Amino acid sequence: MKFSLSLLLLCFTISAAHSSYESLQQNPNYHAYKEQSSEGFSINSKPSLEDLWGPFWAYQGIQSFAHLPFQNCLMIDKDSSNDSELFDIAIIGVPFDTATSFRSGTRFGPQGIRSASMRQDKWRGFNFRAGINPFDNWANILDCGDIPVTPMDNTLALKQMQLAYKQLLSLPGNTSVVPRYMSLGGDHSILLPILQGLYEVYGEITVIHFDSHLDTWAPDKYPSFWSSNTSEFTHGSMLWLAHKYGLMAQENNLHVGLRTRLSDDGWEDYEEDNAVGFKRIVADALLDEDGLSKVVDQILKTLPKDKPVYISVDIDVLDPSAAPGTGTMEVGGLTNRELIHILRKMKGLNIVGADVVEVSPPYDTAEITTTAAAQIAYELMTLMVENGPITEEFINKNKKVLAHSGEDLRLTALDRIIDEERKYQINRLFN
Ligand SMILES: [Mn+2]
Repeated sequence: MKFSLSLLLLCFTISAAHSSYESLQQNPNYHAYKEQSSEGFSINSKPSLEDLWGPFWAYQGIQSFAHLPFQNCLMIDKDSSNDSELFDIAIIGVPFDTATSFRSGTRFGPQGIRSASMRQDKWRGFNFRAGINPFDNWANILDCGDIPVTPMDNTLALKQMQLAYKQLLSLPGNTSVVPRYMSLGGDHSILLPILQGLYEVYGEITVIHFDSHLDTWAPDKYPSFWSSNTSEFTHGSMLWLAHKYGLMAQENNLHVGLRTRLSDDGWEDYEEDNAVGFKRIVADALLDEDGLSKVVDQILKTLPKDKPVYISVDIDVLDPSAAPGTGTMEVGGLTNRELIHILRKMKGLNIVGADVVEVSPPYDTAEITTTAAAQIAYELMTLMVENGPITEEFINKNKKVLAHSGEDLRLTALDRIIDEERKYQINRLFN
């Protein structure tokens, strides 16, 4: 029995090799193994230039994220843009790292993540966990390049980022009313101008924040005699500032993956975090019995189903073994598999934007961190596609939140910072 099966396989191999040789001779357009009777076979068909030079190997070509089409979206004039320029979801890099409290290097994050995304493309982009190919669905997705942020002056950098997001979010979408942005950091401070831009479109945003750290620290939690308003804009204080400027939901924002040491001798940091409107899930919660599903339940119970939600992923939420290339590592973190599992369970939420930040290629090893970040960005864009186009109705429904906010919160966080900075300096110098 064994012998006859081997013989049968041998005969099959010989005949397959023979017929593939014939096909190759007669029509080089087709793969060698295909029979002449294969669908689409024609002896007279001439290859197009696309046939000849369109397909590429993953490591070839000029590297945009996942080989997506590239367009400098900050150069699109919304008043004279044509339909061919419109898009629904876009990668935007924010190479800014001068608001870090420890190791810098995330200015190289966007290019590092793009490079690590080279094995992603539309052709093999089907997400088996989701059952869709995000790159080949309703959404027109592209790579918008980077915001050219200055590394010399954080006040100016914040102004640039804020204006960039305002401009990007004022572009019309292709199918969506407003495009969604998948931001690649950069240090975590970039979240402030992102939330500021989103606020002007949607009103208050609920934030789910995957991070080992709180990032709701008041600026004075970095003790120093020396202080200016600009020095208070950091990658550990941006959520505190976002709350101060009324950009986030008043409650039910959520941290996932916390394990940072806390200030002084107690729970003061958590109390302040409560006041900023956050609930907390620590990394150790995953070790409880049914920890992973309990964490997912808590996330779904906390986040609103009918309001705009923003997902911010600080790569340091992953264990340092899974993400060594970051500025402020904390041991005892999530695996990639856990994080992706949790993100997949967030299908159906109204994700209006997302980021992956704190990716620092100079500290990375063997592209471990950038590859994780590229996969997480892919999962986040999958969620955006699953949620469908953003509609005028959705925006109008949520903008009502603004009516209750009293103060004119459209005044930009940044203009206030600059204004306060100016007054502070004048007082200091001349009074
Ligand atoms: Mn962070």
